[in-house]
Amino acid sequence: MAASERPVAAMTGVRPAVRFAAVAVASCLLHAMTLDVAMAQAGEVSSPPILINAGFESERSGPAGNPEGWWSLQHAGDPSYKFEQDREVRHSGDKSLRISNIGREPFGSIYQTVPATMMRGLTVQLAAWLLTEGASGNRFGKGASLHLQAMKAGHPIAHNHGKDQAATGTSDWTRREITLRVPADAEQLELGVTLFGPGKAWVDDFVLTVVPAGN
Ligand SMILES: [Ca+2]
Repeated sequence: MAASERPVAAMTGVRPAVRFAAVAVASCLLHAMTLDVAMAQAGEVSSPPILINAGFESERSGPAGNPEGWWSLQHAGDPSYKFEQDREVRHSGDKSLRISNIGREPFGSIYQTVPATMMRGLTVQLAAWLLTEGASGNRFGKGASLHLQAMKAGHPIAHNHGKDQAATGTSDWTRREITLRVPADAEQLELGVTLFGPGKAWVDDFVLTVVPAGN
């Protein structure tokens, strides 16, 4: 699937002192990443990047009017999916994210992108809780499902679209999980949930973890 909007990291216009601090932080991060990979190779659990607003509790607005930390896209054409925080239906906390189909385009996704460097060569697991209402699916996919894909130069090089873990029809809160082995040249991981066709889907409490070696 092609994203219509993507976050762009920029360091232009940063004052020298801030730039120095950023370089120091980057150096620490690089050291931490090296440690993480070494730990993973030794069979210990590594720490993947922490997701932003994984439970959709933030009151701050994110890119293009989405919740903080999240981007959305749809197949094409006229707006066919709405992405909104829901205070009535939620798995934990005060809010979840609701995707509503309002048009004829075949799918709409909400997603977040994180650096993949520290997870190269490792297997990662994405888990979240899903609830659906009238999510009957279409020829592109069943109901609502998690997705996890490794990106290089803006293009997917490996993916798991979670079709065997889809929430379909009208279903209660259920934890869904998918895994992906991250290629050695992956630059970013894109993760989220997609609603295919009619109905509504709610998602809450995303968690990204590294699967311990040997599992
Ligand atoms: Ca929540």
